[in-house]
Amino acid sequence: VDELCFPSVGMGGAAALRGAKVTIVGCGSVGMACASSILATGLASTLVFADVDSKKMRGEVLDFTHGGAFYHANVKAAAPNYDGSEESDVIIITAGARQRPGESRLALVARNAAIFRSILPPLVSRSPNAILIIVSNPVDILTAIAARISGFPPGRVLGSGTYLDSSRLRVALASQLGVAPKSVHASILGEHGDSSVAVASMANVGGARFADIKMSETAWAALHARVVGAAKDVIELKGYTNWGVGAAVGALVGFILRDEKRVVPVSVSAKGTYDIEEDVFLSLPAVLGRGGVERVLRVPLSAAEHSKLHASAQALAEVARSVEL
Ligand code: 6V0
Repeated sequence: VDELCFPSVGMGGAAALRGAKVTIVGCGSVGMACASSILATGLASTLVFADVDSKKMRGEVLDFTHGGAFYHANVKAAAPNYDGSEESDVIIITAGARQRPGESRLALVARNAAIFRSILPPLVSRSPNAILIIVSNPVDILTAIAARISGFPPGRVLGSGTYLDSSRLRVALASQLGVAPKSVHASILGEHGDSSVAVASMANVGGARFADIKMSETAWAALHARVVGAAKDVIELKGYTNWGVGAAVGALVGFILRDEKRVVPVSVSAKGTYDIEEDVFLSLPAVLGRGGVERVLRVPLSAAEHSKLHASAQALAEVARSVEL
């Protein structure tokens, strides 16, 4: 293990306590955005980076290390066999091939599934009690693959899912209404992708329901379409997306490590909830705490939303069949 870190004696009181250990696999744009937002929470005392591109990984570790006067965490590089990641509390997987302009998330599946089969066994054997957060796309399919390969109980494997999409929706609604995104409560459920479901019946701002504001179905559908196309807009401009998802993942790690019991839409094992029969992972409102996904909440959906959620589950099941999970 490379110890490219300052000794903890120089890092203030927080590092002296046994803080959390978080491993990030994939030192690309997304992994490093996750690292930055996790460091900003101040909750991790050790951050371990892993990547097949060891030169890039070492460069990222060194660069973060230079910010050591401002972070309360040691940043280290894992060995190629993942030594150094032992006893991680949270493992975040962002490794994988990047979505190309015009490429659907689902088209990435075979490439990234193969990567998961190679990286997960050594990771989980070194951190058998970790919570796995999957970010690589297609995130719902890969979260299901990660659950299967790791053998972890379903609550300890989750995908960032539609938490980012929900933020995009809240931001778009907030800007229309002239209020803060944090005051807008709105969720997108289902697949992180084309079949996602923007849940109008639950959406509210400060308790005022959108259903009462009477936003037309067409306006709601247009807003949802903008959210679904949001990643494409960014990819066309800068080639990839990273800061939005990094912020979302940093928040998820905070909810877990602080045992917040925060209810957020993330990709979870869906079979048996919302009358879903398919063995798929997709985003549902989940209670996040130190145990990972501690519960899935059943919120009232309209009949149309319920059937769209089922269509999303079926679309994901079809892809899962094609990659022979
Ligand atoms: P990137 O910048 O190409 O980084 C990927 C990194 O993974 C590279 O540094 C690779 O060297 C590394 N890598 C590849 N194979 C392995 C392996 N076997 N073991 C270890 N490391 C490996 O991609 P970027 O960071 O932009 O995206 C990463 C993943 O996140 C992609 O699958 C994206 O599609 C996905 N995203 C997911 C989002 C979400 O909301 N869930 C949002 C944006 C991107």
